[in-house]
Amino acid sequence: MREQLRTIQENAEQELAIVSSMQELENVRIKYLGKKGQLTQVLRGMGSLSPEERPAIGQLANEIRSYIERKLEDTKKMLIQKEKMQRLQQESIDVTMPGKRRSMGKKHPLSIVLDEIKDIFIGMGFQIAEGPEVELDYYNFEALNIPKNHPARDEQDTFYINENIVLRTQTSPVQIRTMEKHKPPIRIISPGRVYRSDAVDATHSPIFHQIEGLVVDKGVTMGNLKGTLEVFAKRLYGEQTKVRFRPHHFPFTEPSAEMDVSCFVCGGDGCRVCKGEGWIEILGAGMVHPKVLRICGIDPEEYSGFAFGMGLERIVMKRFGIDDLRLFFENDVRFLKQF
Ligand code: 2U9
Repeated sequence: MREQLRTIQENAEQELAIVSSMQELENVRIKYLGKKGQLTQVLRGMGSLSPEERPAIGQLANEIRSYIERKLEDTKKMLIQKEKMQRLQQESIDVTMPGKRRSMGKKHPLSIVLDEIKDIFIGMGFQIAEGPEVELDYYNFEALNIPKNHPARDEQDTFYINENIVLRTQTSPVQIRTMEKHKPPIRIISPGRVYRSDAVDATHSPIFHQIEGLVVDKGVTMGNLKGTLEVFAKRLYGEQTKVRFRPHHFPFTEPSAEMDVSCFVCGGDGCRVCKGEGWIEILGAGMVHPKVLRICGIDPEEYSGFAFGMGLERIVMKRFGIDDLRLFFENDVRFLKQF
């Protein structure tokens, strides 16, 4: 029996020396120490030994069991360590390898100019106001003195969600909402996306951007309007820029005007950009109609105001010599990376 036990110990040792996985290790454990394992079988057979032999063999069997258990434990540790090393090697990265170059995005030309315009007005004490693009008919038209039968309300120009709700055709509703909420003095610009039911071509798009402005306070005059917009034009196009105002009509301002700037390409001599005129139209403006002030809860006897509006796309096209509006919305990188 002694011999048998020694053989078991040797065999177990040899087998443990070559295991290479946890499963193989478990197989060895079962083979020798499991319920039907070789060592267990030997111990079961001890009943046949003489009482004199029994203690010594029992002790030897226990020693061999502990020995195999220790070896199993050591081998397990070794396997875990080996596995860890393998993983470290597989998952290691070479930090000296050249990286993948990420291409940098750039500001859209509309954003470049919009940010300049915002900065100019912020510099003159204006705040930026924003509002919903899906707007009540009331804020988009009614409150702006655009009555039910006005041509600007034509189905062709406006996207109607239902009878009372439209996609805003101008950012003026933002200013109405501001006047309803805040008492003068008010100095805001409201840049944003607006919608008109136009077919797409080189100069028309159903989506475009407007920047409107509004100043309301005691004693605001047409002189304030002209001074403010002249400073704006000079900051945007350079100190040499001249402005001129031509009479116009809008339902929401009275009197109303359009403002031209001297051509920033030829300085007024006439060229391709100003179509030989020497002047470029950039915005509409006027004194806020007393009816509009009153409907927003502002007493026109006490307060007055001026407002203006410009189309961002037109200004950016003139600025960079872009001849097709569609380029702004196609997001072709060959176009965008030029700015
Ligand atoms: C309130 C009162 C008055 C905003 C104004 C214009 C003149 C104007 C056009 C320029 C080209 C629109 O983008 S465009 O198609 N806008 O000419 N807008 S005065 O007047 C207001 C706004 C809000 C409460």
